[in-house]
Amino acid sequence: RLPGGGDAVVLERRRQRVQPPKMYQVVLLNDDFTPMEFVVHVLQEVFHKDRETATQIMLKVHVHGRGVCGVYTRDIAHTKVEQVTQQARAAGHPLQCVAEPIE
Ligand code: NFA
Repeated sequence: RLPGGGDAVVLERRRQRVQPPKMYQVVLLNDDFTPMEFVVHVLQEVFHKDRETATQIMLKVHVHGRGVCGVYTRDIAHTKVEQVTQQARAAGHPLQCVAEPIE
């Protein structure tokens, strides 16, 4: 407001503070039944990994029990979990995939 009682409009510009979105890691879990080749295929198709990187991630999951496939915003992460689960069930495999918030 301006002094003098006028009706002038004062627009205040506040500095915008844009928060980074909460991120989620999509994790594949090992099992004894899903074929290695199927896991590599899913990593290429859903997570856009090249064949070499997909193979490394698959082997990490196979040896260590779990492995991170990628880090995404919430909706993208959950969509990827659905895509992996859908493809695995359609092929009759028990492959498990979960999204976990990070930080
Ligand atoms: N452990 C599975 C096998 O020996 C391969 C696998 C890797 C499954 C990564 C799930 C995730 N066929």
